[in-house]
Amino acid sequence: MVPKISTLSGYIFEYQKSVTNPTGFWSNLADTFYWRKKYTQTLEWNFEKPEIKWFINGKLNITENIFERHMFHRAEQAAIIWEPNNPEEAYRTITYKELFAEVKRFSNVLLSLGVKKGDRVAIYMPMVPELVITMLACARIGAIHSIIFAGFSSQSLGERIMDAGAKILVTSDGGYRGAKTIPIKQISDEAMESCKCVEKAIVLKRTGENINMKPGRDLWWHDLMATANDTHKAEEMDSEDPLFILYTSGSTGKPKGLVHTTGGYMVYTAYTFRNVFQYGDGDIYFCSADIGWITGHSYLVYGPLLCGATTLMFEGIPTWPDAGRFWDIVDKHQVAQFYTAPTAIRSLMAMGLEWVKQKKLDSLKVLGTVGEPINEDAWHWYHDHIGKDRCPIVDTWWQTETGGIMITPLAGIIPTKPSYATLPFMGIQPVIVNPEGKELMGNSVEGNLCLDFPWPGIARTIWGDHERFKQNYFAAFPGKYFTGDGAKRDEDGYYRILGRVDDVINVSGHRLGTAEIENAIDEHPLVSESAVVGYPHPIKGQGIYAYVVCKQFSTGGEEGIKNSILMAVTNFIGSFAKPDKIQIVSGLPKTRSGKIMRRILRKIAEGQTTDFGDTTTLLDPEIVNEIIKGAEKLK
Ligand code: 7RM
Repeated sequence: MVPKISTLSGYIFEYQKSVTNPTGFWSNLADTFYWRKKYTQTLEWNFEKPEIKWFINGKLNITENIFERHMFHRAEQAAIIWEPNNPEEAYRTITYKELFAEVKRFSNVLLSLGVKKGDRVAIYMPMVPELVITMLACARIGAIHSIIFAGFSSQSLGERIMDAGAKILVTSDGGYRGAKTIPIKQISDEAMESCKCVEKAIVLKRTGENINMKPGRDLWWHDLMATANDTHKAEEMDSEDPLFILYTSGSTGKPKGLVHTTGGYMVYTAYTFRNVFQYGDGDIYFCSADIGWITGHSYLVYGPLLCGATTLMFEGIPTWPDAGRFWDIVDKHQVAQFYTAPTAIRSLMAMGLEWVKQKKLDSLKVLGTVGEPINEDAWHWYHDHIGKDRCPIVDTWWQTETGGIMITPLAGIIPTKPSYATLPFMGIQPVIVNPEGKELMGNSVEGNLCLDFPWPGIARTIWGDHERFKQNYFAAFPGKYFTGDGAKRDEDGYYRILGRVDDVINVSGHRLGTAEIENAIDEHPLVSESAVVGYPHPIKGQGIYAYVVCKQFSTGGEEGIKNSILMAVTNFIGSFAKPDKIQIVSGLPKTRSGKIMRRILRKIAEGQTTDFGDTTTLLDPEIVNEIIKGAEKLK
């Protein structure tokens, strides 16, 4: 079992070791896993190139560390408890042995379709166990999975499939989300029309609705699995072979396909999972994230299963059939650790205490949050009403790029402070730098959050574009990984994450690039240009504010155009990216060199009407007054 630290002095001791002798520290941990062939060198790195390699020449398969390694002790233990969207439908418990058999069968299915090591398999599925089976089967045969969150539109799905060059798409007929049914196969069909690379689509039956099955391309999951056999020897992978690609938004351009590799990701997700949540044998652990995001990859699937945990997977949404659903699940399955996003906490908090009052919640030991800064109100509500004042809250800061949790309390060990992610995890060396790149030493400082030294879970590249990887993360402050976040280190040395300092926004825990939304809006034939900024939103964390310049008004006037803009965004990205506010303006505040002064637009979106700082470079200062007036009407 992956070692667990259990005291504050233990943390201090291990942390010291992890930064004074990182290679010794991580190789000791790596040795608790099963390697076909032991690595010959622990780490090789260069943040200038950048090049990062962990556990060099090690040979392994991550699924052997999930299944074969646990078969002796845990064969009959639940690996997954699956709670369906509809509480009246039966839940499923899948043991390690059963999950293993399914993964081996699906591995054979993929092999029979000609999938080879290194091939990409795109996955667009609802939150059902077959999604986990698919990803682990990919890992078992050495195919690289690329999971696309099932809330993305066909356009976004198609772009991601093409960028990865996936030759198989695994999808489902439909999916349930609260009272809604999502036409997943129909969206997949639209996406596949533009993707020549997809040879076969495997379709799971979930909703049983009528769908088109294209002869020669589309195959039913159940037909393929009916004849598949459940013996399969895992492919031997190199530590640095890619495990998966996951797309995430940046401040510019198309979403980036971050590449995570096998050995380092395995060691890092398992070790962080066990220690941050203080997971112990017999605990039921529930992470509410969708597997389409990194939190689902690392802390619903890989971290927990590598630790031999029981991970609870929920198909539905927190507010259906009512706002007590999470707490019903906690009571029904006796959840010990619960991990969710601040936006979910805020939305449930807004629905009132009546949804919490009748629930016991006495199985809970640890609460976690991730995805965005948690405000003090939400922290206290979570702490008092869900944790009943007895469960530590772990506010975990990390990113798609980091693979795993970076700055965090260890539950019950590191004293917490509301809205603080507290202290770095083992092996993590955060630094705060000013805009000129000078490192700010000591406590009580604030600036750009960077990382000075590699950790095993860091992404290795952007799929097909290493130069972009370098420019995005390693160019702003040479020799350091730049997170894109601002942070403060307070008088106790505790870290508080202040949010993004670039044009990435965080809406209901979904990470979006403002440029992506602008591109979608600009596709509208009547729009000449647009600027999107985030603004504080009581539930979503950040709301989306779009300033739009139109060529002319069509029939339907302003309302008509706003509605069709919302539709355009839904079609291009997905409905979760729809602007909360659209302001039609006659122009945008620009500098003489043509750059949009986003700083001003952000302040206006926040409700500010004066004090815009230095505006001397503005081409047309009058436009600012016009926008302020228009903004007041929108309130
Ligand atoms: C895990 C995840 C990453 C961005 C990151 C931050 C923000 C994440 C916290 C947080 C404050 C936190 N990956 N973020 N966790 N901000 N406190 N505990 O969310 O790639 O989707 O987003 O999310 O801005 O850079 S992500």
